[in-house]
Amino acid sequence: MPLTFSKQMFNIILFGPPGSGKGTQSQKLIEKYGLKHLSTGDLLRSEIVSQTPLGLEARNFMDKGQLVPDEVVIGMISSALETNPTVSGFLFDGFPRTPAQAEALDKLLQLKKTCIAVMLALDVTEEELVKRLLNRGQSSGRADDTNESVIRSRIEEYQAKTMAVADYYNAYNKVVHLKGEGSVEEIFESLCEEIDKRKQ
Ligand code: B4P
Repeated sequence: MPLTFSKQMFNIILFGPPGSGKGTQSQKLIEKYGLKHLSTGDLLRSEIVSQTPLGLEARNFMDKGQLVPDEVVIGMISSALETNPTVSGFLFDGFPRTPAQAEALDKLLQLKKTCIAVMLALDVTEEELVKRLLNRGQSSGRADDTNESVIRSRIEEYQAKTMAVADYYNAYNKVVHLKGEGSVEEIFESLCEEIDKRKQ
């Protein structure tokens, strides 16, 4: 029987295009608010490092800048929710990335008697995204950060498949858009302001 979470859980989605600062800001937010960080990108990269069948399948998509199939990431998130029943809330980073993932997440959270409190969306121009990712590619060793055409494909995937996720949550009045350019600290402060308004 699935475990039920406490009703007081506070769950956030950090949303934005590749390179918008989701991973960077997530590290600071989990530290401040004690949330459990669930990054599908990190989970997939750790499957790749361990050379699991899931990782080998995912790598084919990630190296080309394409999204990994929905059923793979939904399965990963479902097990992560099951294995963390006592946390005070989740910070979803890079998930959901399609409307089908958003619907699946809502159903999983409903089963646990909890929901998404807010989606915080970071807005950054395309040229700044490309610049940041190429810059990270110099040290990250990530194949998807070193080639500009792969980076542009990731941005196209975001525009074609992921942007609709904001419409999905907008219908429930749960989306807040924030400027994702400026210093890491300034952006962190604006995220905290929005969280503090909603968290008791
Ligand atoms: P992710 O791991 O989610 O990575 P990302 O979107 O590329 O990066 P993120 O947005 O977290 O990076 P950050 O801005 O922090 O995805 C990788 C791949 O995994 C996807 O392409 C896809 O194939 C697959 N995948 C993951 N989740 C999936 C899902 N749900 N469904 C299907 N496929 C999925 O950092 C970027 C750089 O910017 C860093 O170098 C950072 O230092 C810098 N930076 C951050 N903030 C800055 C600021 N304010 N100013 C200047 N630089 C800044």
